[in-house]
Amino acid sequence: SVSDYDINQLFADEQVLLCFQPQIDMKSNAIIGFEVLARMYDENGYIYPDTFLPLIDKAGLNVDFTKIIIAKAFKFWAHEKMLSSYTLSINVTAEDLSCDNLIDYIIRHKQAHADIKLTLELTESQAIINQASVLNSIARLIINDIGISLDDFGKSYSTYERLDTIPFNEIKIDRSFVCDIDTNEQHHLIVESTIALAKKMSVSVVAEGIETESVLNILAELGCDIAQGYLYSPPIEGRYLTAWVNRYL
Ligand code: G
Ligand code: G
Ligand code: NA
Ligand code: MN
Repeated sequence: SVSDYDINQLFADEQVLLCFQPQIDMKSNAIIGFEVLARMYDENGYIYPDTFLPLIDKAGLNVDFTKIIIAKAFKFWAHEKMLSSYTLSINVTAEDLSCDNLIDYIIRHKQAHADIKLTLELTESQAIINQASVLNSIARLIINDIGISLDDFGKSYSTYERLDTIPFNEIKIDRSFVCDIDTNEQHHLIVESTIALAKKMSVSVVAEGIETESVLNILAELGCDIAQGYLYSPPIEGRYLTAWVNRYL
């Protein structure tokens, strides 16, 4: 069962794998970058974030986990030269952003690899997002040429509060709205207004969770900038990524 996982042991052995899901420019069909999606593993196979993230949280290891992801992602990108022009998009929480030590760690990696483009996807959360420490961290990240994306846009009550207080250069529309815009009028309306809002704010807009051509075509009509979803690819394990890119190109 879930509680059988010894999260401390998995951590000690760094049983963490990175998967990468492509983000595609809708005008040119070029690859823009990849979202990093973490998995842990043991002798029985993959353990998914829905299972291990709560355990990490309970063990107080959130920041340590994000550090592992940052270190592994930079190491991989620095090593695979053919990937280095693509943006790395890494998921972070508001709690992560309130930790100065983690921000130092991220900025150090970015400065050591100035050519690597980095975006942080900030997930909606209950946490207080307009804390001075979070806003101060975001300012430091931006000065260091790190992008900020509002992830899961539209999903929670704090959506417009985030929009109002956080400087960002990208909005990611939550996949629960995107997945059925071809059949759900309400969702179509939400996605259409979000894209219009992003245009007015001069930020780019990503639609995640695209599974069908029909959804993709509507997003193209609405002027969405960047596409992500199973239609292009599920998250890809690092060791298969250059092969995927070569096939796509
Ligand atoms: O493919 P998927 O099952 O990976 O992801 C499920 C959830 O876990 C998503 O909401 C995703 O944002 C989150 N997630 C995946 N990888 C990471 C990570 O490295 N850090 C954080 N904070 N969340 C992650
Ligand atoms: O935004 P977040 O970081 O919460 O989203 C990442 C999650 O969405 C991961 O669990 C990833 O595997 C999943 N995902 C990515 N593309 C698709 C898709 O096209 N359809 C569905 N259902 N899930 C997707
Ligand atoms: Na994300
Ligand atoms: Mn999301």
